[in-house]
Amino acid sequence: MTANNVTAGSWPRGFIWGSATAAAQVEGAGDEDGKEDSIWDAFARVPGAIANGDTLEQGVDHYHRMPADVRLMSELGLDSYRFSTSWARVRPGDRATNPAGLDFYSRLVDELQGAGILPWLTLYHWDLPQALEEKGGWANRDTAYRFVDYATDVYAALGDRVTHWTTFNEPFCSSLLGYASGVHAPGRQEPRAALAAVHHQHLAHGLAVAALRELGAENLGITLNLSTAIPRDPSDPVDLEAARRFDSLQNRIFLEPILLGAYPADTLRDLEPFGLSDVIEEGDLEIISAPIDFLGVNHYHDDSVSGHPVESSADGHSGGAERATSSPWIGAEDLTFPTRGLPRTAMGWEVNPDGLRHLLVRLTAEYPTLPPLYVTENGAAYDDELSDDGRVHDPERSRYIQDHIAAIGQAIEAGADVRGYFVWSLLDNFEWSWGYDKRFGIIRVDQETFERTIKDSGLDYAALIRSVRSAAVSPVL
Ligand code: PNW
Repeated sequence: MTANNVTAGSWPRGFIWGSATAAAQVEGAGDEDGKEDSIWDAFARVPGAIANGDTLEQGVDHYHRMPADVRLMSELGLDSYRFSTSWARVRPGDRATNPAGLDFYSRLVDELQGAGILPWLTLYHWDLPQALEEKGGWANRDTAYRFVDYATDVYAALGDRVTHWTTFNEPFCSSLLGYASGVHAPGRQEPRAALAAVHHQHLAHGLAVAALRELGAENLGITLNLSTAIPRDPSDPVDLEAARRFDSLQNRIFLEPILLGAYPADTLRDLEPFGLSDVIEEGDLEIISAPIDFLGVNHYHDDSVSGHPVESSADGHSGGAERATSSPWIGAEDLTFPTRGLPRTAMGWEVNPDGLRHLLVRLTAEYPTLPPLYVTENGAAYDDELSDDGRVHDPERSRYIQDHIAAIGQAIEAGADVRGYFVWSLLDNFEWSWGYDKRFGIIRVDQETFERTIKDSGLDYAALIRSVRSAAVSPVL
């Protein structure tokens, strides 16, 4: 890929180029140094929950290879590394703080600082301590207060060196996929519990923002996985209604409490039978809408939706499990995802970079209180292999990344305040219910030896960063 294709000359100076992982997906060391089970450790033991019976026990051994992994980040020329801390490592069983667990992250942050790489920390990337799930998990309001204890522990240890703090990664997945569809841990299929989880994660976010702000944190935000609903036939009222319901549960139920301090009226009305209003207490929405400094946007694909049965589906939410799962679309279980005939990745997700431009521009237009945006995840799984020349030739992934970066450039030109981009993922890793089967890395990991090889897409991303950086101009924003 050449940076010329991504309008190198007009790229804003100071734009952050990064890559991302998450604790449960890469670390391994499942029971070392005092770590106890998270809901994902427990879920991986449920027969049929994870493709091929894969577990997180060894992950991709990042816990033991962390300094070498940071050297690879330097080789790529990353400005920033987005990672998450594991609650079950920092406060095993959610009891007392575990200094050995925190020490791992402290060493990671030191390594990053030594390499001039900005640490971008996410507090919750889906790995609730199993001990808290046993007390009701996110369906229990008390979990929100426990989250604040954990967040302040992490801040006390790392707040002197970590400047960017994300409370939650993709609450859609950890509430609706975890508690309604059951495709993610804890694997529950209880719509009421799922909506309680949505609200309690919001509350935890707002409480943590206030607590960390009080302690002096300056860059606080949240990451949402947002996706535009494209009605299959925009003149068909059934498809339009399907698109509205999708947008309500995928996007607006998260965006609006946080940015506007209220759940959307249509969402509240749709979800009345499932008890969303019952879990909202007085004062909650003021807490939830505490001002944030950035919004992280994870985007992989749009969703073409319909209210009619379809033959061929591009559903991005069903996972790789053999075990029966339900729908995350509470009250709209008949939603379908017709394919549009676009190229697809190994996840079956349709590739349409212009959807990212459209999303960033739409957010900018629709939310006057929108803080600066960072694309905190974007990337693609392909079935790449190590070739005889010792390299991994993955031109589709290079193209995917380049085309999405170009789309961000167009969104910036159209007025969106986007300040960074993080490729998902730095390393091939544990892709949740798909296990190690789906590989998103710009660095290949051999699943037996854990050996790392920078893929061609990683080399191309590094080249892009270098040339854009040398040509960058000050933004005209
Ligand atoms: C994100 N969907 O998850 C996560 O933040 C990562 O941990 C994950 O590895 C990555 O994307 C790739 O999947 C998603 O159903 C999970 O559309 C599900 C969906 C999207 C993103």
